[in-house]
Amino acid sequence: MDATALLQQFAHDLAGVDSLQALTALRVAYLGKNGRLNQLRKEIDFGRLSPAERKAVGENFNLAKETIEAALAAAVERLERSGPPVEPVSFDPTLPGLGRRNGAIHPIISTQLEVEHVFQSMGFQVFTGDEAVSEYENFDALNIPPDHPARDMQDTFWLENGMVLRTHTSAMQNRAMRTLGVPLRAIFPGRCFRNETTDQTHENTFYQVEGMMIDRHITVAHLIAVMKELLDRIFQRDNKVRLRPGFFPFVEPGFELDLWTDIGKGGRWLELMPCGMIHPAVLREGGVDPHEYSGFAFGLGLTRLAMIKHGIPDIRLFNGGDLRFYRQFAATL
Ligand code: FA5
Repeated sequence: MDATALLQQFAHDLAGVDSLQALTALRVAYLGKNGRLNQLRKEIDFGRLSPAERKAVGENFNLAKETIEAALAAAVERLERSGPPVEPVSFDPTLPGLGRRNGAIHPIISTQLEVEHVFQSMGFQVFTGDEAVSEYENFDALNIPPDHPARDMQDTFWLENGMVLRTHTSAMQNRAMRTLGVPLRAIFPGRCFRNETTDQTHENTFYQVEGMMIDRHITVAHLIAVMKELLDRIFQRDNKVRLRPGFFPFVEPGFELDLWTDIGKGGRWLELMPCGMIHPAVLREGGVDPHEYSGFAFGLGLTRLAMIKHGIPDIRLFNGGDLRFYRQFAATL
């Protein structure tokens, strides 16, 4: 074999190389100490050659070596640039899509938006707060001191830093009075958390909408009128409501507002919304003079309202993750 044949063989071998590792092996095979180039040199009997022949063979030999080195360097660059082999793409991005699959608004949130809309039309603003609040905001500012039995009514998730996951949206009352001042018309929708056993009507995470109206000369009549207006517009009918006495330390007097429904034989009263006139101690904690101002507050169970509105029999469906349930509401967007 001469240098020209060696180069042809090298070109053939190089064409089959597809990794840097194989290239290194090729370099050793051709340029290494016992490589093919050195073997070729050993095979040549320089003693039998004329000086001119010796020069020509030597030049050929050097040219072959330089050619191999240059080809190897170019191959290294090419392999490094191309990186690891690319997996074949399993989808064709130029194909048309599978149809519109936009998300839908969750039925609790769509009910919340409706409630917000009704209240905004009555001059209320929407005030959102935090889900983790201080013990003061959740209890003390609402006239529930540490040893008060009312604390036991709401089994609370305590955080390690002493904060609590708010057990009711009433936790925003103090902040709203201090931030917005009086006269005040505001609602605070949001999630609440209680360490409760889950059943058909109770979840550990649920939504409420709190509302406050504070001004001079606010009475129970305002409370009834605002609540009835809300329910009439949400259910799009003339609703019958009634008030029963109810106890909450942050209202005086306190009520349970019931809604007349067609549920059951002949219909029945459904407990819907605790409410009442804001306790003077709560107004004072919020920096409001109870001799000058009065107001009402309510805590609507938003999750319960969504259940009544849509005829949903089990609260656990809301967070159950069953797409068949959610898809029913996609059309109501
Ligand atoms: C309260 O939370 C008071 N903060 C409401 C209030 C506000 C009274 C302002 C007076 C003035 P209660 O614990 O009853 O009250 O909860 C109010 C509503 O939240 C209930 O009627 C119910 O609809 C809803 N609710 C309470 N606990 C749960 C639960 N575990 N799962 C789902 N909904 C709940």
